[in-house]
Amino acid sequence: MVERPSTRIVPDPIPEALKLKVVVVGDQAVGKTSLLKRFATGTYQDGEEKTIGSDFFSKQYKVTPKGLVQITLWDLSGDPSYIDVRNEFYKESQVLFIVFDITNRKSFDAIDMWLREVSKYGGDHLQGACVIVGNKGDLKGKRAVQKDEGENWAKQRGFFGYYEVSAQTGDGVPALFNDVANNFL
Ligand SMILES: Nc1nc2c(ncn2[C@@H]2O[C@H](COP(=O)(O)OP(=O)(O)OP(=O)(O)O)[C@@H](O)[C@H]2O)c(=O)[nH]1
Ligand SMILES: [Mg+2]
Repeated sequence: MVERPSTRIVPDPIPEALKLKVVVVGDQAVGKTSLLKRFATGTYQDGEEKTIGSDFFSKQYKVTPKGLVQITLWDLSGDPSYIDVRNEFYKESQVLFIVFDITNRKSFDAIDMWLREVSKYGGDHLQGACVIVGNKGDLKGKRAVQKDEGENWAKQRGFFGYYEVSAQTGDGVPALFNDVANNFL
């Protein structure tokens, strides 16, 4: 019997995306939804509506050197009355973003309160995977928290990192997500 060369075409395997779940907290109106929208859709609108309970964003993207990454972002309302909605998400997540507004001192001082909530509701494992994000970096003239102070504070606590971003202009947003994907995947 004559052996014929195989004509079967073997497709390249479709690469499996590495998956990462991020939960995002912080005071009301610091710009959590605006930041996630900027990252996931590349858009921004002034006067973003407050989040009712929770919202969800997901994006697949290529990160060097990790490859294809699927990032899921749980956007939680900063309204104290939604604590029962928020506490469903802490156990399942791998990374925690605590967002504050660099022009609003109170939102920076509230980070400890957010850490206590996360810890109380099954998120103890997130303490080492905590990323402090100072948003509204475009409003530098109204700054109420200095960059040095934020950086030193995050370092002392042993947090993964301190990032300043602007959801409005997009400044700092790719660097934040690239670092997180490369470190936690
Ligand atoms: N100048 C400036 N304004 C921003 C920025 N990000 C958000 N805002 C504005 O801040 C307000 C609140 O933004 P949201 O994204 O709704 O804030 P949030 O943290 O999701 O608020 P809750 O859903 O209520 O917890 C809106 O008017 C936004 O347009 C930014 O980077 N720069
Ligand atoms: Mg929101």
